[in-house]
Amino acid sequence: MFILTISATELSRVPGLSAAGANVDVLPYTAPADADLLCWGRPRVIDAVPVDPMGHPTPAIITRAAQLEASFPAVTLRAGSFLPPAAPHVEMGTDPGEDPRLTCAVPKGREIFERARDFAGQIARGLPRVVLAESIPGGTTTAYLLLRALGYNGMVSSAGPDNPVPVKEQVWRDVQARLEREGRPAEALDLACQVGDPMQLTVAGLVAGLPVETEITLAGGTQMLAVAALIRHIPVPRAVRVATTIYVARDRSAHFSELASQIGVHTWTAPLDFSASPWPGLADYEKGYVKEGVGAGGAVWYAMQLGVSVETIVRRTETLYAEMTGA
Ligand code: AAM
Repeated sequence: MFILTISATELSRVPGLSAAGANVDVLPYTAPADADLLCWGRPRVIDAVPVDPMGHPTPAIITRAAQLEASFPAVTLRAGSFLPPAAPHVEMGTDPGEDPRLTCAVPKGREIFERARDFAGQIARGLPRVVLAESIPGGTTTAYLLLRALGYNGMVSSAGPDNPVPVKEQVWRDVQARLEREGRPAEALDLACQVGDPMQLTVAGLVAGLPVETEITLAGGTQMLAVAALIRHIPVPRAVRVATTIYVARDRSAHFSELASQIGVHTWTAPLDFSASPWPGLADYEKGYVKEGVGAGGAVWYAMQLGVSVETIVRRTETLYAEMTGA
């Protein structure tokens, strides 16, 4: 089963921090539109495919292509996205993450963790594989905050070719100053509540609740490395792999493999290749636009386990993109 957690952080309102939306005003629609697109092939919460500021489409298209080719089941959890998706979903009952420079980011984080843990225990009995994915614009910044708070050094990736590293570092300094003023919690789960986002607490809870026989794949780039670090520090005694795309793995502004070895988590990289794509929106993934999200890399991993080739997924992604844009 593929489980997409959609969420939000107030930090996504900081200008220039997230490219997972055409502009700051439409960014709240990205995560619910991603969930709609995964379900129906097009968003209904808004009449437009989520794009970055340069018009490159959401990686949800790749996830949808992998799902259509491999026919795996998928469910969406809403963990505090600004808006609900139009698509059927499970409501986790939480607010968007607050701005951790100013206050505790997820005051009800422990409750969310426990709800997600109990949910996973209920739905996943007997499942051989579960793939956990995310859509949360601004999520690479909250990943950076969590990694730094847990003691890891290394930069996270981003939704655009120009990673706003100085902004992310400044946000961390401000968050660190607040933690010093107010007192730094000793436990990892409380640290994640202070500095992270509701997606991280939800996915960590899901990992904690999945049956022991289930193979767990965290589908995402440096955001899922932050979740892997969190479960290691809580600790949740489960082995996970982080599956991402080649675009995150080769992002020179970020330190995906260095962070993975510091954390001690296995990784897998989807060998996507849109270089021959006739559609610039997809061909530009090769130049560092968009890169990953909505579990695209993990969806490729899942589909490949079920016998579908990456070339088939690339072709299906191109067909879906052509249909969606009327190209
Ligand atoms: C999710 N939907 C997206 C997208 N993501 N639509 C377009 N582009 C993306 N990259 P940042 O922290 O820079 O905002 O990047 C994280 C976001 O990018 C997440 O929502 C992730 O799923 C992806």
